[in-house]
Amino acid sequence: DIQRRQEWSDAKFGVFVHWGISSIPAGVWAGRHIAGLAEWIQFKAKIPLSEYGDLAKSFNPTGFNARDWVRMASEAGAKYFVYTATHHDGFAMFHSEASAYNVVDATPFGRDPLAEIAQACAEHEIMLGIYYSQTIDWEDPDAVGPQCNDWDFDPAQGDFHRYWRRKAVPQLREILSNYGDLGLLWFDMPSGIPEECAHEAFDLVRELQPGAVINSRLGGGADADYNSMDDNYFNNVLPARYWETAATTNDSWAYSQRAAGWKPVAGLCETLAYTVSRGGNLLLNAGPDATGSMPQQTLDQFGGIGAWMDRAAPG
Ligand code: FUL
Repeated sequence: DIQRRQEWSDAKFGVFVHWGISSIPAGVWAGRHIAGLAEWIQFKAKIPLSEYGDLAKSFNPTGFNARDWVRMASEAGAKYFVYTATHHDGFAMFHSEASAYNVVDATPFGRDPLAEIAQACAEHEIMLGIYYSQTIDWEDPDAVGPQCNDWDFDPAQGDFHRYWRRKAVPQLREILSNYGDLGLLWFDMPSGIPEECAHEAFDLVRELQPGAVINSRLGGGADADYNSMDDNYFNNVLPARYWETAATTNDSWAYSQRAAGWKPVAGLCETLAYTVSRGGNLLLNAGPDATGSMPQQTLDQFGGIGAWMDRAAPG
């Protein structure tokens, strides 16, 4: 569908949000800084699922306001917004009937952030995209494959198809059915998914959200509407069009207490211009903290991009 893809391509600039219960430890476990991406802490520190899952009991981001997040994106000039519905930890950041391990049923917060984000996006005419980790799920003993949870479970006992039927497909159906019109599905981690599962996910998106594009990280030989380049990919070797670079604004995706390498506004503007002028889209990340607030550095970055856009095209 040429129109679907063109609309996404014309959007050019999106805001990516990585948020979950990993935003509570935020890169620090038992007083120790765990090097690497903050959303990978459970894997990197081999945190037992019982302990990691307990984080949900203290997840209460009373400062969360979907309108603030979407306004930040809109004022920066972004036209789409991608939210981590379920990241690799398998904790659903939306209300899932398929798994009680979700933000509504397992936390004192009890609200569905995705519903609120969908509403705010509709108000701002921002295209909504959903990130779903379809192969890695550290909560599920059956989600076996590369980088699976082998510290709580024995991968030899796992059966990917069981995970797929019990959790992934039902959750995909929920995401695709309960939040209105979606602009895109952002699958992540293409390796390890059986071919028939990837095709099923692709067909499910087409069936339930015919207007949504699908990125190229589904794997399993499935088709894609556009090319997801590697994380932070900036290189002259590029397709002519229909590609996207997802980029961090510091050295993590999810919020980290120890975040370093915050990127200066001028560099981000240059990156955006570079990407768009070469026919691509830029999906620039923000990692809100466990209270639901955007770090000040993030607000300054996106505010700075918006100011630059206004100078380039006043009004
Ligand atoms: C990667 C993931 O493993 C990271 O945690 C992050 O979500 C990034 C956008 O994609 O491959």
